[in-house]
Order: sequence, then structure tokens, then C-alpha cells
Amino acid sequence: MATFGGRRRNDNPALPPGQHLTESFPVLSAGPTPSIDPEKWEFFIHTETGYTHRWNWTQFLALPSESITVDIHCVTSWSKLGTGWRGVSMDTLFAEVETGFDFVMAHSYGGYTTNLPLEEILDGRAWIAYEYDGEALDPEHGGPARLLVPHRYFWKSAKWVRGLVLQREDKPGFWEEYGYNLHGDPWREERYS
Ligand SMILES: Nc1nc2c(c(=O)[nH]1)N[C@H]1C(S)=C(S)[C@@H](COP(=O)(O)O)O[C@H]1N2
Ligand SMILES: [Mo]
Repeated sequence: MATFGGRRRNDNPALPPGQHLTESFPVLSAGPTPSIDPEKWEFFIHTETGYTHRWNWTQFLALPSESITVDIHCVTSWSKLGTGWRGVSMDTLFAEVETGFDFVMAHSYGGYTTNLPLEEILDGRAWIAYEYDGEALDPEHGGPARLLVPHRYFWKSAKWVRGLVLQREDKPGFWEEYGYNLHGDPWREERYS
């Protein structure tokens, strides 16, 4: 492959360096798929004020949702272009949230975690998605609902997301503890730390 500035190039301008296209939708999970009863499901945002914002499944589905078409990029080097989702924007969820902290840790049912800067999940750049390709999100892809942060490597898109905890400082989540990059920008090829 041709190199440019030390980075691997590919011919498709939609593909970040070192990525290749896939038509399939691989499943990558560090553990078993948790079974989640929508009756007991909740999404929360916990801030330093001690206040926890909570939505149950009915309240969550009543929020304004958006149809989202985005490219996704896995650190294992597959990319999938033009994936279609439905979800609730983080801007909607954060509308009433007051915080002075700049980072979040996403927590999932099953124990997975991943860290993100708050500003990078606002302004129409991240969602809690609950439909894929017009259907309810498949459990193995994170159903009933997952984080969708398409501008970061896909490990940041926590499946079975349960809530966000605001934190003052950036801390590594599950894969970041194992050496994945804290930030994970595919265009800068921030794969490992
Ligand atoms: N809860 C949870 N979320 C997760 C993971 C996981 O193991 N557990 N894997 C991450 C990784 S490494 C990737 S590439 C994507 C894979 O999503 P997919 O299985 O829908 O392709 O989910 C991310 N979110
Ligand atoms: Mo991944």
C-alpha cells in the first residue's frame, strides 16, 4: 500500500487511514450479551451535584428521536459506510443537565465502560440508538439501546448502555485500560496509547 506522511492510504476518501470496507456487520463483544428486560431498563446521567437524571424505557421512547446515517470505523480495521440508525441525540438528553465537569464515563449493562470528553458527544455528534436499519436494535449489537459515537473508533459506542457518569478528569474505560487510545480518533489513527 502507498504511504503518505507515514500513514497508510486507501483510495476511498470516506475511509480513514488503515481501514478497509466491510459489507457485513461483525459482532465484537468482550463478554456475553446481557439480557435486558425493557421493564427494568433505564438510562441515567449522574453529575457531580449528586443529582441523577433518569429515563425509563417509556420515557426514553417518548423523547424526540432522529434518523441517523453515519460511517462506522472499528479499530480492528473494518469500516462500514452509510449505516442507518434511529436514536435520541445526546443534546436532548443533556438539555436539563448542569455540570462543570468535562468528561464522561459510559457504563453498560454487563460492566463495560468507555471514556469520552463531554464536548465530543454534544452538538449532534452522538446518540443513544435503539433501531438499526429500520428494526429494533439486535441484542448482539447492543439492543435495546447503545451509544453511537461515529466520529470515534467503534469501541467508544458502548453497547447495552446504561448511563453516563460525569467526571472531572479523563480516565480509561475497559479497552482503554488494555492499551486502546484514550481519545480514539480514526482520522488521526489513534488506535493505541
Ligand atoms: N458493552 C459493550 N459495548 C461494546 C463492546 C463490548 O464488548 N461491550 N465492544 C466495543 C467494540 S470493540 C466494538 S468494535 C463495537 C462493536 O459493535 P458491534 O458488535 O455492534 O459491531 O462495540 C463496542 N461496544
Ligand atoms: Mo472494536
